[in-house]
Amino acid sequence: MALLLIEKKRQTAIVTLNRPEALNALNQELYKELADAFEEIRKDDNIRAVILTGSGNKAFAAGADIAAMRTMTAVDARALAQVGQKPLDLIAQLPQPVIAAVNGLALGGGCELAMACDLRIASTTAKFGQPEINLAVIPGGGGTQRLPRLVGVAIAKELIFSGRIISADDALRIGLVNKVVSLEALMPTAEELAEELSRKPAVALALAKNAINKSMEAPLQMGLDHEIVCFASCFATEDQKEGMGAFVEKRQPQFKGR
Ligand code: CO8
Repeated sequence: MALLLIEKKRQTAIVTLNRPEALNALNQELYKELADAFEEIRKDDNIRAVILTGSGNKAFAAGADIAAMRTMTAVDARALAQVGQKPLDLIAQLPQPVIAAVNGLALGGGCELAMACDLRIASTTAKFGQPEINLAVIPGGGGTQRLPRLVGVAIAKELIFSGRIISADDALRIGLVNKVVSLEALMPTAEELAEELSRKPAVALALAKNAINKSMEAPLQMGLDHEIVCFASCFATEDQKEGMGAFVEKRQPQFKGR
């Protein structure tokens, strides 16, 4: 059975983690398949938005595969983290927006994967946490870096030190997710948002993502300088002429993604 399912609906790619018997636990093979999938999506101009979700109605992903990690040496674990971080970095740097549709448990590596996405919509049944401490390890897929950037250092420390698992509503309250909907409404809501984003001018959207990402890693002045470059780059696109032309001419713009 394929570990990853990829479906295309109009201009949205829907990528589904498909190991429901192990609650979509992420092993090296799955991390590699994810990296391959996002390399392909990156090159496909016809894909304007991506939804990442888990198969079954229990888990988005219950973490990295504990059975596979059990006998690993420090050298093996380093290799796993390097392989595992690759698709997460690809997602974070992808020009297209990526929406995590969190359909159940998002624990450890699963929470890290959701956090690498741009936006997170959770079902009311979703649960989030970084329970690695209870296995006597720490997050290795970006959890110690992306969680504090999303929710602040104090709450990230509370979650990572305690390993506590929180509800979708609590995840919404701390800013870990954008929205909570019923499980039935999850995919329709994610698809509607993906469609909305697909209609936006793709270059400007990619530049906005890139500039916002920079705000998380650069000093303010460097980020502001980067914003100037990104802002100016928009003016090299046909869509900018169309967007501003349409406004002035009081009509709807027809964006082409270039
Ligand atoms: N790894 C491997 N198998 C898993 C995992 C996992 N993380 N989670 C669940 N499974 C398996 C179970 O072993 C079980 O398999 P089987 O039926 O063969 O016994 C099956 O999925 C169903 O699970 P349960 O029977 O346990 O289901 P419950 O509903 O009773 O419990 C829980 C659900 C509470 C989620 C429970 O399964 C659990 O605690 N899972 C582990 C959660 C966890 O600790 N996750 C963090 C793992 S560590 C991690 O993610 C480090 C990230 C490092 C990333 C590095 C690369 C970037």
